[in-house]
Amino acid sequence: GGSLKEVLAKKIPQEREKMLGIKCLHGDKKLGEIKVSNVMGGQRGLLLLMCDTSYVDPNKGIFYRGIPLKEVCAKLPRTQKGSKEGTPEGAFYLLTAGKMPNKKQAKAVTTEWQKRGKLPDYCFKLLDSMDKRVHPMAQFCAASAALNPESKFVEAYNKGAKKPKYWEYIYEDSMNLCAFLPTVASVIYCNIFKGGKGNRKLDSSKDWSDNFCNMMGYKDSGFVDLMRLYLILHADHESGNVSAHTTQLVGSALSDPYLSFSAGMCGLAGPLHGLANQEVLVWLDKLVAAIGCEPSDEQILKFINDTLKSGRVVPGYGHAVLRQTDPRFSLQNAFAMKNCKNDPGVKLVTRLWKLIPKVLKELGKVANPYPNVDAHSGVLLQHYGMNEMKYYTVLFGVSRALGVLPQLIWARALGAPIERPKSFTTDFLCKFLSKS
Ligand code: FCX
Repeated sequence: GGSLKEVLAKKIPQEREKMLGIKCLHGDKKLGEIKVSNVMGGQRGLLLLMCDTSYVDPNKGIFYRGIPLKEVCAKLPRTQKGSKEGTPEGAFYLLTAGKMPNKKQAKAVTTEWQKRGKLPDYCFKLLDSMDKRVHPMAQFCAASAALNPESKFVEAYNKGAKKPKYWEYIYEDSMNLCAFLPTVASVIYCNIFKGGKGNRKLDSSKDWSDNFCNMMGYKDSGFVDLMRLYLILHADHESGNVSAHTTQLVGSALSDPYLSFSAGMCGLAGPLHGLANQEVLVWLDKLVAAIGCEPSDEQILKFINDTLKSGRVVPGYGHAVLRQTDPRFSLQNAFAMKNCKNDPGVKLVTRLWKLIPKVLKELGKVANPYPNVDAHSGVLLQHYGMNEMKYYTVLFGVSRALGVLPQLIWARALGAPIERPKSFTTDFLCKFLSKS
């Protein structure tokens, strides 16, 4: 029992003690060696970060708090009448508390976020003053940072709060930020794509996802369930990816959660990260324009080979860590098979799943020839009428808050210090190498 905050208050001292013990007893043990190629290769392959909210196993896929993502989706409590999906609020509870919520606990997060969600006027004003050419992600980052006058952490810090108490304020800020996000994101959507028209009020009978969809102008319960699933799936992916690591890094300077999250979102906005979901749709549109939506296998294979011959990658395929079909792809495909299996986009994506890996395997250099999360999300959103590809990364961003903010709460709870890796000059490296 107990509220999420009470559960944390009980668990944190135990975890602190465990960490302290490990540090004292094993602080000098080695976890590996650092090669020049690791340093020059984007720190790949180095065990440098600790993260308990989630874990990515190359072959077994993604685990939230030790539970495979598929099982997470199956087991999250169904709190909303008529809904076949769990809620992202439940996933936030799981990632934060470290255990699966029961129905009451998941529902309590929903109620908290309804209560905390009234967006300050200055934030509406900021968003309404934005030029439509400012990319939805840039607007999202600006609004998240601009909410920093709301920070309970800043207030407490300025009053001299003690370090062991920091997490409590980070928790409050994280809860409030999550509560604000559907309004922030839907105002961006309506301002850019719907001429500023849209409902801006949270409805206390609706959960987080339903309010988000409703404020963007989507009433279809199928779309709301897709959104629940989407927001659960994109939430957390260890702590080494750009959005999670940036949030951590900035938070380690004790910048408040609004600033830290905003920084993370600036990273999500890059084409090698969150923006990839946009690229897939552009590629699929080109495929359909070239060979129609029901092409033969031969036509598809030729189109894939032409993409590769032109020096481009097949978007939505491959992964830096995973070595199998991304479970987030499979879960979206399972949703599609249940709800819209005759949609032309869905049919095409499902057929490509059978064809593309064969071609990529034949190249002999692709470490993972299977689809990733981005290969599927776009066609599902389009099925329900959301065609604005430029906006897709904002949905990813709203979801990512549910992973990076629990990571931030725990970093402060465990007293993680400011991050400060040491750098060295090329001269130093050359001298070092000439001696070794
Ligand atoms: N199509 C064609 N070639 C591919 C490929 C693909 N989908 N995926 C990898 N390769 C190629 C690489 O380009 C590289 O070729 P090179 O040696 O000639 O430069 C070779 O295979 C080895 O790369 P690999 O080790 O398999 O992959 P990396 O870890 O370097 O990169 C990404 C992983 C995801 C960046 C890569 O697979 C890719 O570019 N995929 C397409 C873009 C994409 O879908 N991005 C989204 C990723 C993800 F889901 C996310 O973070 O959101």
